[in-house]
Amino acid sequence: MEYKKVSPFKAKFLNYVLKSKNILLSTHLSPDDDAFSSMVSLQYFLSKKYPNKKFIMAVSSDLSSRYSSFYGYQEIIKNKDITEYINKFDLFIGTDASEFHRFSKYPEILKNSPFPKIFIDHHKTLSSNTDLILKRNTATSAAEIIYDLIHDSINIDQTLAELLILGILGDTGSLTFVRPDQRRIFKIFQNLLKRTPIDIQEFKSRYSKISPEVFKIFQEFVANNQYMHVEGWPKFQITFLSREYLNTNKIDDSLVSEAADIFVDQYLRLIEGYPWGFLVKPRTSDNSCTYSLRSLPGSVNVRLLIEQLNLGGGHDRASGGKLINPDGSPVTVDKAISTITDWMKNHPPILS
Ligand SMILES: [Mn+2]
Repeated sequence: MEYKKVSPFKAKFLNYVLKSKNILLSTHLSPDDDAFSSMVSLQYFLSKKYPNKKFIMAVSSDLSSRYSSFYGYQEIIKNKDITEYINKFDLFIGTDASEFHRFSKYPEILKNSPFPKIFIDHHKTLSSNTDLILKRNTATSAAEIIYDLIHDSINIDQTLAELLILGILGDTGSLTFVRPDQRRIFKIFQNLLKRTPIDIQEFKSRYSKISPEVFKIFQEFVANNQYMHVEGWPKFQITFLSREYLNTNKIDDSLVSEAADIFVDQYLRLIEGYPWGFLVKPRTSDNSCTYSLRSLPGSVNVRLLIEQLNLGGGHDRASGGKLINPDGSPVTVDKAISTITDWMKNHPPILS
């Protein structure tokens, strides 16, 4: 059952929680600020409301230590696929995604586990069929949906307010990417600020400092930046890290992700005349190449583009995807780039 409104969902949701004892909360692989925020703030709420139940938090991938100053970080089980111990639970709640493969490398095992599974999400991507879903595409963040779900059932203290602010700032680029139909987020943000005396810049510096190592990788992304044009499409900007660079410098995927996020958030829509673009990063862990795409309104709809290519999903202005070779061999960066550009050459531009 899929809901867009909080109240009919909430009744069903709490009923599922009431009937369960050991509840697993999770979020998508390689959690970002909103993923961490939505999972942990929901756990904080539920464990206050139902102190006699167990609410375990886990992610199937690594989790950046940037979040270590926030409530809940130490308790989160990480670097282990949730399907390895899934049989200990009688309810699954996943936030900031609504497809089984976003929570586990073994989506079929999760899907077929013998207990209810609930998703809370704000992505437009088609959801997997499951017991209960709350999905609102107009929400800026999963954190916003969690706020709507809990704010009249709990006194929002400083801990909870800061968790929710983390997610909202993360998915809105510090309140920059807010569409006209999402303006209510400013009111919510104001309510949260009343609960915690933070200076936003200072707050962000608690978790968005980067290491010199990450900055070096970021410099490589800047050095590799290129401008491109495919007939009929708006001009675009791309950048990448080569597989050779990764191998020679023996760099961990999580450090690459941190550096990539900075480039993508700060520079992918900044260059005059290039309203959209993407970044390619080769991964060592599974030999894939992943994409992060960004665009300005009126240029390419990067969600539809990556969906049409069958490589991923996300939002109209911010999407992501992954290319894997069927035989498991390493995907080259050249192949990852040409997979998109070759497709563009044969299709009319997808604008919105
Ligand atoms: Mn999100």
